[in-house]
Amino acid sequence: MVPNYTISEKTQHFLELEEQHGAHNYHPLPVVLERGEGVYVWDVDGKRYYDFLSGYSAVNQGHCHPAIIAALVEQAGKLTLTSRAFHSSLLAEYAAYVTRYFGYDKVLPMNTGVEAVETALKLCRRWGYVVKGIPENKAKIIVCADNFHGRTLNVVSFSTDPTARKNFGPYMPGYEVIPFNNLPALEKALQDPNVAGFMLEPIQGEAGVVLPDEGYLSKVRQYCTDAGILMIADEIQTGLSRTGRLLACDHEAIRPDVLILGKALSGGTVPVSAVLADNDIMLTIQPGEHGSTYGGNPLACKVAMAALEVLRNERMADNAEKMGHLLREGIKNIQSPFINIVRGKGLLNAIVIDHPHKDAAWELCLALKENGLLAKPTHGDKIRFAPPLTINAAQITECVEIIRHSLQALNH
Ligand code: IF1
Repeated sequence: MVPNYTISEKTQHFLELEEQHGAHNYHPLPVVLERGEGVYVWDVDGKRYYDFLSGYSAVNQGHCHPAIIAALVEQAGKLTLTSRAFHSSLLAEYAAYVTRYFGYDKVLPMNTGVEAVETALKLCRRWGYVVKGIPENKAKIIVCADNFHGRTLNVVSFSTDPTARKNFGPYMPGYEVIPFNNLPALEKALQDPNVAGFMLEPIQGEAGVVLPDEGYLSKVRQYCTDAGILMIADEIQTGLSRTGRLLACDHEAIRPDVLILGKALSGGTVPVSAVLADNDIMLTIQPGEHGSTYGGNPLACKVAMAALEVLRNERMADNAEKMGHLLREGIKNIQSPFINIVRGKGLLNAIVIDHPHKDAAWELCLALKENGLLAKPTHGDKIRFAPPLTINAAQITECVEIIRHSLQALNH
């Protein structure tokens, strides 16, 4: 039974417009937003909320960060797109900046996260054939069960989520699915000489912020090195200071062969993604063999440099680490009978709801919304809590109080 929260006429107007004219490929919370600043967003009635989703970790730097918006506005009036048919000063500047920032030889710039994932997979197969010498069309890439890497036909081909892949066949071959956080399974899969790479999220976001055992990433790194295959880290959601380090891989000080970034690479302004790798991998793709109209456009390059600069200058990883501990401790101290598990790293967190009602997580999110905090369930009983990395201790305390108060809505 969901309490019937009132919806204003203005909100209803926008809900109906979208319902009638927009595809129904999402089921959003009934809130219509029109402004964002830092950790806050406001709806069309002027009501303020804490944003505990941060655009699925695309708004790590906070909504409309002034330095990022200034860069966007400045470049928007100068030059936004040249295509890659011609060079641009900003792509050269950005390529030097971002490769130095992450410590790789080269960057291949794309736009959305899944485009960068597709790029990494093409790079891995190409490297498998021309460097590792795998027979033509025999390359295999290992992925993890419960993965989320995007929604293209190729990527959903190796999804284990029926909702993401049902009735989208036929599926792309060449992938092997093993359990996440399971080293014996990886060791076994690596016996196949046709394996070119192993792609994983260092922490599984969509699966409900599933953390691997301490040391798993280090072992994965070692196994991939020993087997002579590429370790591909999808840090689209876990990267860019979200988990309390620049990259989630940094918690174990390991360096993937291929690094995939997206989301907060632009601070939630325009789609910007990237694949980073060293020359022996990146140069297996030659002119004309891969690309994108908007990939590496001057506007994206300018914004991405500002977004990365802000992460470092404002020490957002350190704040994510501190505020994440505060948030998890605060939620644990509520001692709610409805919260089974509180887990996360930095400000990538989730709670698992334990309640007889299957819609309890949704009901809680509706109550949170009423009380001024926006979050959304993932896979039924889990709720992700991932505010912008600029949040401070007083705001965390206020949000824990909102969560405590909202949990009373489940007392029925
Ligand atoms: C949706 C999930 C999160 C990602 C990782 C690649 C991509 C994503 C680790 C693709 C994108 C987004 C997609 C968005 C919701 C959100 C999401 F719930 F879908 F799974 F964050 F967990 N790798 N994640 O998390 O990047 O092409 O979207 O830019 O599709 O509903 P994209």
